[in-house]
Formats: sequence, structure tokens, C-alpha cells
Amino acid sequence: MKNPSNRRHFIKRTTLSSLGALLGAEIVYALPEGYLPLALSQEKDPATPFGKHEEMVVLNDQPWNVEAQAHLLDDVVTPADKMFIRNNGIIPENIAVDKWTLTIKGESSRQEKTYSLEELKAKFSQHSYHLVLECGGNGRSEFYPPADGNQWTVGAVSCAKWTGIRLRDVLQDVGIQDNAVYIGYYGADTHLSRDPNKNPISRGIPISKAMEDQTLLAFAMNDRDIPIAHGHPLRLIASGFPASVSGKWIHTLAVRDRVHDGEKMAPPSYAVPCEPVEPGTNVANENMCTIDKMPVKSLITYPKSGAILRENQKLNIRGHAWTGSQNISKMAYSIDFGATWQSCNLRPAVNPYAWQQFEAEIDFPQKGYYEVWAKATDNEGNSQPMLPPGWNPKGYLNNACHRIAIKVS
Ligand SMILES: Nc1nc2c(c(=O)[nH]1)N[C@H]1C(S)=C(S)[C@@H](COP(=O)(O)O)O[C@H]1N2
Ligand SMILES: [Mo]
Repeated sequence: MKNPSNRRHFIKRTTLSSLGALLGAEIVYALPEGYLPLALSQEKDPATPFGKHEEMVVLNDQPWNVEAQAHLLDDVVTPADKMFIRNNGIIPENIAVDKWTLTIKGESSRQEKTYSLEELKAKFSQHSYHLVLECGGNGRSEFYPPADGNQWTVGAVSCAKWTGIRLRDVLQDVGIQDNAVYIGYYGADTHLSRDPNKNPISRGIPISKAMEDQTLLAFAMNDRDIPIAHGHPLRLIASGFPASVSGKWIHTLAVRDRVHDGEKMAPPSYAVPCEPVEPGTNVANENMCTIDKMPVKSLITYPKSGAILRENQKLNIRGHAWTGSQNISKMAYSIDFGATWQSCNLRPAVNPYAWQQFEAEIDFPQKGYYEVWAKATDNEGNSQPMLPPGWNPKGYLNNACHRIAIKVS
């Protein structure tokens, strides 16, 4: 939480020591400092924000930034209550759905055109896909020297079922000019300063990404209205890129003849050094490149880190793997800190940009402490490093292998 009081620090420490009792299980790993599960918050205001699961972790409440823990992400389709929230500004209030409109304009749009939500739903064919959204800063907490910003651990990722119309179909209906290079979004959230002339964030996607089948203007998530925190009533979804391009509460799209220049579009936002740098380097903005595709990554979602087994008991692990490229081709695990790797069973993706499920049955050679590490490889041959790769000033793109602690006693 932001500026935690001493009192809260004290409460946190004492409650954490009884975490094992609370969860009804022994734990090997304690939670890192500054990591406050909703269940342990003594100041639940409001009760459980946005109806989130009580083990979701609040990293900031001004604006709201809430992450999952690995074991909460076990479902193939992430339910709303276990989906991370990342906000740059203040969530819009009193949304009048029947009056909501989407306007397409910009230098490279053939016309300015406004649609009501009903028109969009009636006029264009609807499509549903399972789509991963991962914050570009997921994993930031592992970089050293540390980077400012929300200290996401592993839980700023989700894969929900999104339903909407294709952005491509709408752009074709409006008509875009040959010199169009980028689509910029504008959402209805308010800047933290409450200055109505400032946008909290206004990013976007290159035209090639806008034209993909899976790039949606979504109005439903998991077969219901999109929850307010996640962009109700209309949201751009462009999976495979950092989730910051998937604008929430969208009312306007600009068809640009240049790279969009909205808030948090230019480096250092969502950008990394174009050439690798040594940790701690100050990098000039002109030497930073905007992130496009997200890297290959995976998460062990069962069991929860800290599980304790009996001797000779086999362990079934499972989780998900995903990539900003096409798909995952190989999934492996190690119980000897990467000395040897064994393959996992891997399921195909239900559609491009959906995460893929893996599982394995593990035999431990003797009693003791183990770490199970998981490593995904995608169709382009990219795989995950065991350490946080490519230090960068803003702490983006940490796709290091996930690991869990296991005790065989
Ligand atoms: N309008 C608007 N869209 C936004 C944001 C925002 O603050 N305002 N945050 C972005 C970022 S940085 C991320 S990671 C995702 C988070 O989506 P979620 O909160 O639905 O998980 O939304 C993106 N879209
Ligand atoms: Mo993000």
C-alpha cells in the first residue's frame, strides 16, 4: 500500500506470522515485505474492493492496482474476482451505457464517425476468444537495482474470455487512408490530478496489430458485462502486446498518420533500452524502444508454493504458458535448479494469444527441500531465462522462470 503507517507495518508483521494458521496449512515461504493480501488487511476500505477474491493483493489504492498470486490463477479462464487491476487514473463513475458512444477520427480516417454501443453490437459480427492480458511491468519486483512503479510479483496477468467485434471491421466501415500507421485510444477515466484536460493514459497499436482477428472492441468478459474496473462498457483488447495497449472505457479511437503520441506512449513509458545496458544505467529516451510483443512466459498455478509432501508421495503440478508470438511449443520443469529439465504435457491453445495448460507428475528422489522451476519455449524458439533478463530503467518484461518451494518430509 502507499505510505503504509507504522501501525499497519506492525499489524502486517504480527498477522503474517500467523498466516499458516489462517490458511490452515504450513508454509515454507513467507510473503515478501510490503505484500498485503486482502484477507489480512486490517483496514478493509471498502470491504473487498471490486468484489475481488480476498487473497488478491493490493499494491496501491490511489490509483487502484491489485494483483493475483500464482495459485489464484489456476483456472483455464480467469474469473473476474481473480483478475489483476491496473489503473493509471481514476475509474469513471456513473456510466450511462445507453448513451455510450465510440467515435473514430484522426488524420488518417476517411471520416469522423460515431456509433452507439447498440449499433456496434448489431452491425458487426461478434467473436469470442480467450486472451491473455499481461502488464508490461509484471515481475518488476525482481529487478535489481529496483525500478519505481507498482512492485508486481507474478500476478499481473490474466486470461479471460473476451467477446466483442473486430476492430478491423469497424475501421473498414469508417474507411482508413493508406498512410494510416497507428490507432490511438481515449478512455473515460480521470487523471489523478482530476484535471479534465489531462489523460491518465492514451496508448495504442500499430495498424498491423489492429487488423488481427483477435484484436477486439470488447463489451463482454466471461459471458457477462465487463466489470467496471476492467473497462465497462467498451474496451480495446490487443493481446500479445503489453496490456497497457488494451484501453479501458473507450469512447474515441484516433487513426493516426504517425505513431500515436498520447499520454504514456513515448519512452521511457513502456519502453526498454534498444541495446542491452548494465543494471542501473541512465538511458536517454532516444535510446529506448517501445515494447511491442510480450515475451514467452509461464506460471505454476498448482500447488501453491510451500506445499508439504509425505515421502514417496508424487506431486502433480500444473499451470499455464503464453507468448506474444504464436504459441508455446515446449514446456519443461526442473527440480535441481536447472541442472536437468524434464518435459511437461502441454495442451494446444484454444485460439492464438490464449494461454496453454501444462502438467507433470513429479517423483522426488529423497526427503528434503526442493524448488520446482518451470520453463516455456515458444514456436520461434524463444525460452525463459532462470534470472530476470535485460535490466531496464522502468522494470519491464521480466519473464524469468517461475518457481515454487516444496518440502518432502
Ligand atoms: N483507460 C485506461 N485503460 C487502461 C489503463 C488505464 O489506466 N486506463 N491501464 C492499462 C494497463 S497499464 C494495463 S496493464 C491494463 C490492465 O487491465 P485490467 O485492469 O483490466 O487488468 O489496462 C490498460 N488499459
Ligand atoms: Mo500495465
